[in-house]
Amino acid sequence: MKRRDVVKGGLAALAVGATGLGRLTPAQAQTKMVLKASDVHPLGYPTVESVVRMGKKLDAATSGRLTIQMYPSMQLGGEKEAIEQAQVGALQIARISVGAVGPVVDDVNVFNMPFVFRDSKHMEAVLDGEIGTELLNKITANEKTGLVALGWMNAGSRNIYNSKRPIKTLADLKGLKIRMIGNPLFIDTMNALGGNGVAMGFDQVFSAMQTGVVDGAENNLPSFVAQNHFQVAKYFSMTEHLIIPELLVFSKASWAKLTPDDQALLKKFGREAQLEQRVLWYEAEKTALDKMKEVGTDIVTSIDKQPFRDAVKPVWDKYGAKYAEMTKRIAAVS
Ligand code: GTR
Repeated sequence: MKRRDVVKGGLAALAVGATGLGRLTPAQAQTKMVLKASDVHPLGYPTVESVVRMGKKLDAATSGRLTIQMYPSMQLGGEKEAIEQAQVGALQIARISVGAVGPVVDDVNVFNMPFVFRDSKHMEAVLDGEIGTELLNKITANEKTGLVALGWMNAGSRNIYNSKRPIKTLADLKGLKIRMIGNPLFIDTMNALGGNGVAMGFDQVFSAMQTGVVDGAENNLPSFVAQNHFQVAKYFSMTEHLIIPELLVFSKASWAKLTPDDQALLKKFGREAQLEQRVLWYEAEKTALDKMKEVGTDIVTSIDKQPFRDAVKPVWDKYGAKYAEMTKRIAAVS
């Protein structure tokens, strides 16, 4: 290997946080890179597992030149921090909820609107079709974001849970303090439903429920179980008020340091991760439900959702106009 290549490789490696140079043949591209990836969920969670698998494929396809180092369980902070770190290139891969991306990329906020999707299958059809591709391209093209969008992931439906009482109707929600993801749209949604929406980081939810700072939160089944929220919230109601997809993004600053071939490889594996995660997702939902039954969570399944849909009309009045066209297109996807 020529000295020039070593210097070039070393500099690029430093820039992406690589741990050093391996033995590279001249035919290989110049750099060995360890791509840092973050997720708020623990190892084994569908989103984490699919990125870990993506890393193994990348490793094999590049003979160890490109690898992924996963930092799960909020080791690098929450989702807001992940976006900021990816924007400056301190982190290469971030798996984040569209809930956290909405405040950065207004176009995707349409997916954060309450009851915008009929169910998870409808959401998948939208993501897999032209709207999904269009929004990924918008995120990547938007100079402000500093992100390259690699793909979508499933996160099921979000449901309200709390430590006080079973929620069957809107009246049951009255006065309960419910933690929401930090996005004004979600606070307005909870307030419109009659609860008191409280914005808070994912890492604080367990202790906030334990100490009574909030009475409850809302999330999908696997998160409720993976974060041990069932230990402090006995009542879980299948309100399905939000169906928020997730995103796999790459730092644009780091992307620019990759060869076009490596970029293509990451896009291909990103797309595959999307499909693999989906399979893992449905398994995780089933496992979580079993666990909830085993620990005695009081699960309310039969909810008349129409009053919930009607109650969020003020949220649609406030935010919906700019997404009117997109909302129509989403509704038309079968
Ligand atoms: C989970 C999601 C996380 C995070 C979390 C939250 O469902 O997978 O990315 O957004 O919800 O409520 O903060």
